[in-house]
Amino acid sequence: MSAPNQTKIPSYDAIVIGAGISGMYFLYRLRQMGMTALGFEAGSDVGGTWYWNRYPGARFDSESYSYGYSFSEEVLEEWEWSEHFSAQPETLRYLNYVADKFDLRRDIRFDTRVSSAHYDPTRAIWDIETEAGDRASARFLLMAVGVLSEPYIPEFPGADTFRGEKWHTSTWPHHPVDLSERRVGVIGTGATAVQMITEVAKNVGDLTVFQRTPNYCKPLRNGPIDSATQAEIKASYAEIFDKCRRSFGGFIHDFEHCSALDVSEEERLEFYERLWNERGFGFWLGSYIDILSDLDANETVSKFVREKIRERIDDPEVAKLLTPTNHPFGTKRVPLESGYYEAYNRKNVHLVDLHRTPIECFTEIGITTSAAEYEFDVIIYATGFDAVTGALNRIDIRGEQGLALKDKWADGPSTMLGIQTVGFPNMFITAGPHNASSFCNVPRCLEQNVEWITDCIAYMRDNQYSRIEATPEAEAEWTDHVLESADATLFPKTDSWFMGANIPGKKRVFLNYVGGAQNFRARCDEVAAKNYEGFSLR
Ligand code: NA7
Repeated sequence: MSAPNQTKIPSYDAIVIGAGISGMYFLYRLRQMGMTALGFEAGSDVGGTWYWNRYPGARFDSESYSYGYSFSEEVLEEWEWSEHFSAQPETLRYLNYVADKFDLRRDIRFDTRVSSAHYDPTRAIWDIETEAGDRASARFLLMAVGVLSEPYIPEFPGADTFRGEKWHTSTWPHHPVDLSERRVGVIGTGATAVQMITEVAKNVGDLTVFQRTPNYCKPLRNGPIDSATQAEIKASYAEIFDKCRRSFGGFIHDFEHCSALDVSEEERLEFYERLWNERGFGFWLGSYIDILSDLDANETVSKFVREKIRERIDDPEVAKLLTPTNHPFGTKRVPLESGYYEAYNRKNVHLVDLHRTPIECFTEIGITTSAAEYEFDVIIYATGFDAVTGALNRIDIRGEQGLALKDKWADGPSTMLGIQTVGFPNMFITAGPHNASSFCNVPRCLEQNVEWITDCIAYMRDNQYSRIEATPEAEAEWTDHVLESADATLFPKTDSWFMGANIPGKKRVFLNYVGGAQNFRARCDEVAAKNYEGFSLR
């Protein structure tokens, strides 16, 4: 960054990067506090994840009524979710409605990507610069860039030579796409691909899915919300949010206090069958307490799901390919589906096993594997994201003494509560590493993050502090706790974006926090109650 021209650079109390769920709420809270704030957003409008991910079938897997903001009684009263698990267009409409209601857009610069954020220790101020060369500065830098917002596209030889169209699921075209007479190739079978393939298969010329690892998918069991249920939901928001606050993952589901191995097989199967038939994530996050920490307990549920999968696929060879055997159930994000397996029973849907026949290259006309050449009109990358740290690392963030965040975290992140990191005073992160929000019913944890951070800023203002930074001791302690919590589970055994293992060259280390969202909240509250213990305030 070249020498800033102080006279022309607009200055704010806070700069918020990202206008998704947490960025919007930051702007609302800061305005309520009488502080000046400016938001920067790479997209052309609000919504974050829900602005970008427009692929067919995109929807959240949280119960709709547990997903929206809880801070406004009026919003809760006025908004009506039409389905138990709302699809992307409705969620984006919801976020637009919130932005309109609180007139948030006037404080956001859209179509603007922040390229650098440098801390100036002499002024105790963050200076940011956009890709277009615009600058702004602020006392506080609030990173609301999202957990899954940096798309990952693997480098296949010859990718640029392909003459058809190709895109990543998160940059699905904004105009309607007609695939009904087109030959489509999809790479990837994660949660995104599972939703997308199910929808695309219904109206496609021919679809070929390139799979590396099959997933344990569970039926979503979506449905419309009728008016009686709508009324019930509105009358019980306080209880719903309270339940989410007390649960492990911020959902209405929570684990049983009993081991899968302490009950008879008959009782266990009955329990699994019941959870299987319920809506949502209960089967994953409302099951026996040890299914994600004990391999034997886990095998009881992994086996159950494998059998459920096999039952639904006509061709035994295809069924075998779609049945996971190389990792325990639930150690990757469980995709919820609405007819995924049946998609492979269609004559025009084909599955290619990349373990047996890897992709060698793209050609002008399609994809060549070690066994065959496939011709496509469209290739869709459902290859995921450089999760948790990718969107932060994309920005040249430099703290005191020019320390680059990317360098500091090259061997894995270290943080205090996932909210701050030593060397980067007055920078707060939501949905970053070691934060409960990156393994959560995301908005529930994001609201908690934003409230904690803005309360901290208010505390600083009231007590005339201008600088806050985590202490090295507190950071070391929290980072150890995060990694120990992960080591007590089966998650580190599986390669996934939770481990950074989906990105070639990325340090393989646990990125999320699985000590429980309820415990994370309690720790944050305790730190605040002790006047921000673990942080140094000046
Ligand atoms: P995921 O869950 O990271 O899935 C990405 C998929 O792409 C997965 O099947 C990968 O296979 C596959 N992949 C990645 N790289 C390659 C290469 N080089 N060749 C072939 N296949 C590849 O991302 P999603 O977008 O589905 O989901 C991300 C989150 O969004 C999800 O957890 C929800 O929270 C919402 P692999 O499994 O690595 O073998």
